[in-house]
Amino acid sequence: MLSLYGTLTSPFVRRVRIVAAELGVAVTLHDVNDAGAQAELRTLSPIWKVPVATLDGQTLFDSHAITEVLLARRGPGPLLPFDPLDPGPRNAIAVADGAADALINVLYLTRDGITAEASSYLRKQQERAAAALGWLADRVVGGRVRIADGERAFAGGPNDLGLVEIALFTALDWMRFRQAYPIDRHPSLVAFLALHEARPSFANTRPVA
Ligand SMILES: N[C@@H](CCC(=O)N[C@@H](CS)C(=O)NCC(=O)O)C(=O)O
Repeated sequence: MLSLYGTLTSPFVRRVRIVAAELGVAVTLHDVNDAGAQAELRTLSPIWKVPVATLDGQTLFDSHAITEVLLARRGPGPLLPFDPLDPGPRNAIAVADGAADALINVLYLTRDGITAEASSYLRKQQERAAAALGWLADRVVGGRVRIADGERAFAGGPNDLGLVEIALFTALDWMRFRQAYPIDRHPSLVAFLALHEARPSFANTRPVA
C-alpha cells in the first residue's frame, strides 16, 4: 500500500497515481488541501511539495523518487522498464518537468497579480515552456517519445508507456486543464494526448477542479 500526500490536480501527483494503478498498487491519498494533511506533509517533508509518499516504511519526497522506486520494487508490470542511467529518458523527463514547472510558476505568479508585461521572469517561464514543448513535439511519434540515446527508443510497441510518456501526458493534460498553454500549436502533442487519454489509469485520474 502506498500512502500518498497530494492533490487531485497536481501533474506530479498524478504520475504517481498512474504508475501505482498500472502496477496494481493500492493508494491512500491524503489531500493536502485539508489542513490536517497539509500539517502532516510539513512534518514529513522539509520542502512541503507534493507528491510525498510512504512505501515499505520509507518516505519519498519527489515524483521521480516515488515512481522509480515503485517501478523497481513492484514493476515493471505493463510499463516499459526504466534505466535511471540512460540519459535519453532522463533528459526527456527533465524537459517535460521544465515545461510543467515553468507554467506552474506562471499560474501562481499570475494569481498574485503579476503580469507578463511587468515581469521578465514570468515571460522567461512562458518562453521556456514553449521551447521545451517544441523539443518534445519534435520527438513524439504516435504515442511514444522517441529518444535517440540508448535502446529505449526501439523497445516496446508504438503506444507502450513508460515514465517518459507518463511524465509528458500528465504535464500536457494539466496544461489543458488549466488552459496554461496553447497545445494546439503542436499537432503531435495533441495526437499523443488523444492516443492515451482513454487508458483507464489516465481516465480515472483526470484532474478535477
Ligand atoms: N520535482 C517535484 C515537483 C513537485 C511540485 O512542484 N509540486 C507542486 C504541486 S504541482 C507543489 O507541491 N507546489 C507547492 C508549492 O510550490 O508551494 C516532483 O517531481 O515531485
